Amino acid sequence: MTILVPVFGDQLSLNISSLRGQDKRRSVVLLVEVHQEALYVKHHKAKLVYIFSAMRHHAELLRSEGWDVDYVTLDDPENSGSFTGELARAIERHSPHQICATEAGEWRVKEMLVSWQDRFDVPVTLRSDDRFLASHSEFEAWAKGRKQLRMEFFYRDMRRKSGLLMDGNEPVGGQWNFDIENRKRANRDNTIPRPLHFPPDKITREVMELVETYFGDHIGSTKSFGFAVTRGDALNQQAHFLNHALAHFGDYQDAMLSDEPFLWHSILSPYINSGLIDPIELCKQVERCYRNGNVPINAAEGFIRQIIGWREYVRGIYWMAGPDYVRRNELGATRSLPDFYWTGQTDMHCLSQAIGQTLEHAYAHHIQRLMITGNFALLIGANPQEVHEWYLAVYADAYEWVELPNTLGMSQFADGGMLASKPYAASGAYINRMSDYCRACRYEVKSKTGPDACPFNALYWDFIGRNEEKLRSNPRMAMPYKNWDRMSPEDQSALRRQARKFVETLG
Ligand code: FAD
Ligand code: DLZ
Ligand code: SF4
Repeated sequence: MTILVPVFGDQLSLNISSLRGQDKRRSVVLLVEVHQEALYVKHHKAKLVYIFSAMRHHAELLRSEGWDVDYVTLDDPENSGSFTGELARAIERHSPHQICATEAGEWRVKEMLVSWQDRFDVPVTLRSDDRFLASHSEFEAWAKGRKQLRMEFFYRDMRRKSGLLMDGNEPVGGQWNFDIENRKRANRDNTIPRPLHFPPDKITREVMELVETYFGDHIGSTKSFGFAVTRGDALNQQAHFLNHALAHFGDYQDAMLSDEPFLWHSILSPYINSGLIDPIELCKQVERCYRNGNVPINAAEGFIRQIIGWREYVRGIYWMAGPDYVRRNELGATRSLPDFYWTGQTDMHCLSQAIGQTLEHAYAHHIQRLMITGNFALLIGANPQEVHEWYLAVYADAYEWVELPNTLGMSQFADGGMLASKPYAASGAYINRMSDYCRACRYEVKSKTGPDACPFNALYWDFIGRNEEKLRSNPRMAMPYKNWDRMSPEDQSALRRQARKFVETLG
């Protein structure tokens, strides 16, 4: 009598629900590296190295904890290339009387798991993924009957539910949100912490060769690869963040500096999303830092909000919106992303910085994703599905449940405001305020028209003019439309002409 427990690449937690309560002597844990997962988009090479290496190290950890692990490598000549094919082969090998898995993290794989129930002659049990605070039904119950879904109100419920940063029924510090304090501009006089770099060990080096052999044509490089690939090292990065970066996380959360890819961010998302770090445990540590007087409230609250607010909220939206969410395109955007999204070769310095570090590290922080690459794609009217596939491929932390709502909803406004109350569209002035990029750019951020004008300016006004029908009635867009109305028709036409001319150069 054997229970087969498939564990996917984003379930690398010893306390994943599928393993809980299983008898180690009667269970086989199955981990499989499959082409299907490596190719549903052409993932960044560093992302592939991270996931395969973390899976291999996790298998070692499970074995050391007494589990019987069946691990299928990508280059196993018998490897069928898919989860379903590998499950079928594992059933042949182990003749299980039951299969038990934790629910999948995305619609594509969920549908596959549901099909197993009909396909195989072995009962399949699916358990919910309780690494999150809110279950799917809890989120739906919260959303039901609300005219508008807003993260802030959901977040307050999650604070109450988790007890994080609460004094009884009241939020610590007397207010729920300290975001207003979190918009400082960084400068080079600040001491900027660097994330830990973990030199590749033997397993990681083997995986690097494997990835180069099979996926050499994928985007990105592994030259600077320094991600943790074990829970122990991920916890070292967590401690490093808490001790050296968290105190200023809030202040400089929205800041950007040339050649500083990480600033005061945690660089923990790949570990949280694949299971090496427990998000709630991390939030408790952050709260402890605040209560011990080591970090200010705006840092602790700002960080905890990202995890129990945004992260939980986007997951809720993803599952509630259904598998067709990916096809939404409220603004009817159809343009292809320019080639420089794959090379970083552009004379727009902000874009070359954000894309350049993405190619090198499979990482960019939130404001770069939202206000540089995302903003540019939104302004040129890029097809949201194509933008989504780019984000899903290039970041080490990207899984559809978290990437899609952030990209399609928050960044491209393609869901018409289901997730965010207004489009995150901005001209060069915003980028100049929050970064030092413009100083090193060949364009003039203050110019709107002419050969040296910052392209973001005309593109921004073209976006406002082009989408007037859809956006003018949005109360949060009142100010941009007031400014647009103040312009003469000649000035409006000149801006739109400038934008059109620029977009033609993108090919
Ligand atoms: P920090 O800035 O240190 O933040 C701490 C943690 O908060 C993160 O590790 C993450 O777990 C969580 N978090 C912060 N913002 C968000 C958010 N908006 N949604 C969900 N969790 C959040 N995040 C992903 O994990 N995977 C993605 O594929 C992803 N795609 C994105 C695409 C776009 C267009 C945008 C605008 C944002 C995306 N994000 C995604 C959210 C955010 O950019 C990353 O979580 C963050 O940059 C990860 O870096 P960090 O660990 O240093 O985060
Ligand atoms: C992202 C990814 C990749 C590239 N490869 C694998 C893999 O070979 N085996 C695996 O179990 N998981 C992989 N993953 C993560 C899965 O895509 C992720 O676990 C599912 O999308 C969950 O729904
Ligand atoms: Fe980017 Fe414009 Fe600034 Fe250049 S001037 S860095 S294109 S915002």
